[in-house]
Amino acid sequence: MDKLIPGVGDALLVVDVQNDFLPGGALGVPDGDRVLAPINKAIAVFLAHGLPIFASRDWHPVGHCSFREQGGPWPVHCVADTPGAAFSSILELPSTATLIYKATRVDEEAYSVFGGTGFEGMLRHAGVRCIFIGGLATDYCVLATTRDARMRGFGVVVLTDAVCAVNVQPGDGARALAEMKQLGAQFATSAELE
Ligand code: VGL
Ligand code: ZN
Repeated sequence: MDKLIPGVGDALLVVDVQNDFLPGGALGVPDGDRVLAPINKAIAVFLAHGLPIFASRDWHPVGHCSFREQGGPWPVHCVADTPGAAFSSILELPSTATLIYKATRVDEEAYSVFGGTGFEGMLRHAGVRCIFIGGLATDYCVLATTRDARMRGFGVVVLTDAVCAVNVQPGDGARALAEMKQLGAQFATSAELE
């Protein structure tokens, strides 16, 4: 297996590893908990190299437009400051990780971590040129974030064992991976990182 050693200009982005997106949660991604060990491995590697780690949270106000009660597609999930919006207790995020809150406005959906969060400025300020991505869900927030990253000229490495799809329609996850590849994202596994 090829080794992949992250270096200067690389950062890790952990997307929405929150209780509501894990099995048993309000919008649980089937098998979503299989991303936890790979993400913890990636966190340990980036930490050991002294490289930046970012972690996003879906952080909706009560009555968010994406909720079914408001005519949106999703059950109520990740309401700010509720247990469902908290990071999984299994996630080993260091206190030095930069937290990003997204989709915080009641009338706007934002799947991408770049959506109205200041994330691009944070990356540029930190000299980041390539983001390694793990988290939930492959076919929504990971895909939307990868599109925005590539559009802005950032490299993307998708950690394939560290992402998992909702698959509202069968095949959505596979189609998302295919699109990300088409956009120039690279694929790797957490096991290759060191
Ligand atoms: C997400 C559905 C609704 C995600 C967020 O983080 O992928 N999916 N809100
Ligand atoms: Zn959401």
